[in-house]
Amino acid sequence: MPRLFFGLELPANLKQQLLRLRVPVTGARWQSRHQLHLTLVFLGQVPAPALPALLAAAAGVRGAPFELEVRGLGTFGPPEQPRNLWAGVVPETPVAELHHRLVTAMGAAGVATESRRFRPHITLARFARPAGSVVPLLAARADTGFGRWPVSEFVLFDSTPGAGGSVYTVRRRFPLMA
Ligand code: 2AM
Repeated sequence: MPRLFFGLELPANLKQQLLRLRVPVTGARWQSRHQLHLTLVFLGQVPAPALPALLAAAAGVRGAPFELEVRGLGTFGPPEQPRNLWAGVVPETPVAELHHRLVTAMGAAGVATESRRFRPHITLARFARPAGSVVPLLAARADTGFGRWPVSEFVLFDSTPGAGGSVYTVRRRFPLMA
């Protein structure tokens, strides 16, 4: 059964900016250039027979292209001992709308999605225990703008476990159309 999620690919110049943040922090497993992305909807294991309906429903999702800025850093868990260090996007509204449209489309196609609140973020690092503090990094870079991001498509990714963390591969691209 494939493990799937919908997300956005980052342009190379933005990845370049974010990769420059990779300072040594205890426990940090920094995401590689190939792993950086923004998750729209996590699906998890999807039974193969559900795939045609899933793809058709995603192809029916409408929405005009939009532009984001990647800005700011935050953590899940306390910054003194984080679980996840991420970069944010502004504005969040167009991403949240796309998330909602995809959740609705998956519901109509009979594909289960998570119900926890959507918090758009680009994971930069995950942390093993014990985790070191990222307070100095946040203090220095929390308001940094990392660049503009024209979004003209969303992507269905496969997530496959690998030795260096998960490997994300593009299964299908869906252009954004009003
Ligand atoms: P994360 O970066 O915040 O961990 C692939 O696993 C992508 O789906 C990751 O970006 C991950 O977000 C996201 N995701 C959302 N819910 C998930 C879950 N329950 N398990 C694993 N990944 C999840």
